Amino acid sequence: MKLNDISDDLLNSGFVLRGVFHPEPEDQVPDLSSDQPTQSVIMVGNVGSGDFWNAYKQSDEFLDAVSDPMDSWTKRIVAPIAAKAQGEVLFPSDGPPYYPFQKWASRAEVLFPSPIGLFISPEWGTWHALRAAILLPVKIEIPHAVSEDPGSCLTSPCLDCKDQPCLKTCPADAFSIEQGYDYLACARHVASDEGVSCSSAGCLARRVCPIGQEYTLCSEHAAFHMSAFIGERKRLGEI
Ligand code: B12
Repeated sequence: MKLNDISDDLLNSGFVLRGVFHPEPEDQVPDLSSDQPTQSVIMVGNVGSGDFWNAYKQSDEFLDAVSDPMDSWTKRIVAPIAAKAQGEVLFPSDGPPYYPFQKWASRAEVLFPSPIGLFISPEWGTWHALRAAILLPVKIEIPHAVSEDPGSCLTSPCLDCKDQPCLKTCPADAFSIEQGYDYLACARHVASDEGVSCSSAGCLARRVCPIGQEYTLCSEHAAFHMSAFIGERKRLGEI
């Protein structure tokens, strides 16, 4: 199975092959269930809303409103693509403990931690998500090794961002370099009447970032994630 075929299968279903890396022990990538060591990891995700949101909206999981619809749809679509490539698949929601998907993604493509904790791409800003990791028992060629790509920006766009609007805009002051992300302050605000902008169009701190503006999630997609975030906090009695 060629990487191009996997990429095409993913694209046809609304997902994007984000990159590939060869794991080192410090990456904490597990072995395959056959005990064979994982030699390559293919990161799968989405960038912005685009094809991903359109494909998801046509899925049975969305239309039938099953529980955890996006995760269930992702599992149904990506697991057979991994199996076809003789691989196995892990998901960001597997856990706790969770696999360090952000760290893995930054091994596979150009991504940096941003001041608000989300990982930022010089191209699509924070408007990307990780949906799965396909583990393979063979070492496949890395399409664009991050360090070898002359076009890639190897420094974080946040280093040139003097104003840091992401740290100043949150109405709930949920982000600070010292304290990290106060997700309960965020959730309380988003669930309140004052938080309608965040709940209906997405996180204000993310939206104010100048990088990757054209990949900002459409309001319907942003509202879907916000509603899932708030729903879970309420279900757990956290807010
Ligand atoms: C647990 C978790 C959360 C928790 C965080 C709890 C906390 N202590 O802060 C909660 C439920 C609050 C959360 C919320 C969100 N999350 Co979250 N989350 C995860 C998850 C499942 C595990 C993180 C983890 O424990 N990693 C393992 C440890 C070892 O690594 P770590 O670096 O210490 O992990 C920390 C950070 O990931 C941080 N974190 C997680 N999510 C977020 C979101 C924000 C805004 C910030 C600042 C930090 C943060 O919390 C972790 C624990 O301290 C990951 C998926 C994954 N497997 O990585 C997604 C993930 C990190 N989340 C993500 C996102 C996008 C969000 C949301 C923005 C989703 C949304 N609604 O659209 C929301 C925030 C709401 C908002 N303002 O918009 C993305 C980040 C993508 C990126 N660009 O970097 C991930 C990778 C999921 C994905 N499918 O892509 N999340």
